[in-house]
Amino acid sequence: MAGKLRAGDKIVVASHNAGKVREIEALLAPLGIETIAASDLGLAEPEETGATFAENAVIKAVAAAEAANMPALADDSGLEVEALGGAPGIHSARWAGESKNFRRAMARIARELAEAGVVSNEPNRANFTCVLAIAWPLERVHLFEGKVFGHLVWPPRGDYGFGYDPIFVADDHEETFGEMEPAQKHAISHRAKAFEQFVAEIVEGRQ
Ligand code: ITT
Repeated sequence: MAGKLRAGDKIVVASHNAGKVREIEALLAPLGIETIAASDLGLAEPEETGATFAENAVIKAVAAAEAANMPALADDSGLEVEALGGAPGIHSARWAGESKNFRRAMARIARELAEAGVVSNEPNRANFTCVLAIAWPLERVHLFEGKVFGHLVWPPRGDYGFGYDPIFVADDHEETFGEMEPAQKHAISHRAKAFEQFVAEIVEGRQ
């Protein structure tokens, strides 16, 4: 049986990415679940040695739950570009380098598409994927996955959000995620879709 969370409980957000932490806290706040970020607890960032989003999410959730002795919610996510065989995928953060320069990471996507000779009048298909993992100390981990499909634009547009948001347009929309108010992105994002399932299964009183 899955562990449960209820209003008033406190969990660690097992992420060192400020953009993600902000989005996860905004999704959890209406449920009355309190959060503390891994960086505020001084937790080390574990090495993400997994080969899939799910494996990396488990590594991060388990490491934080055991270090903090509290339930921990981790998010492993990324952008998958169809014409690049799913890259950058689980390497999405790494493409931005040590300095976390996402202008450079977005430019690398544009360059690799050009080098791959992907010349088409159709926009490049891509999706964002998010796997959430919730872990309790010394208990099993529960996983939830969400995806949002769309296409890429160049040059980047908008200053909202984080990471690759300025080059991604979700299907049936015209604005990039970087041009959307946070609430609009939260209504349709990969993270929100994974979160809906997390709430349905794990948060008491929401089933
Ligand atoms: P933590 O592991 O500490 O959570 P991280 O940034 O290293 O932080 P990931 O390994 O999961 O996290 O990398 C995910 C990358 O994918 C992230 O750095 C963004 O560049 C990108 N990404 C994920 N969700 C995104 C979103 O909603 N909008 C834009 N980019 C996103």
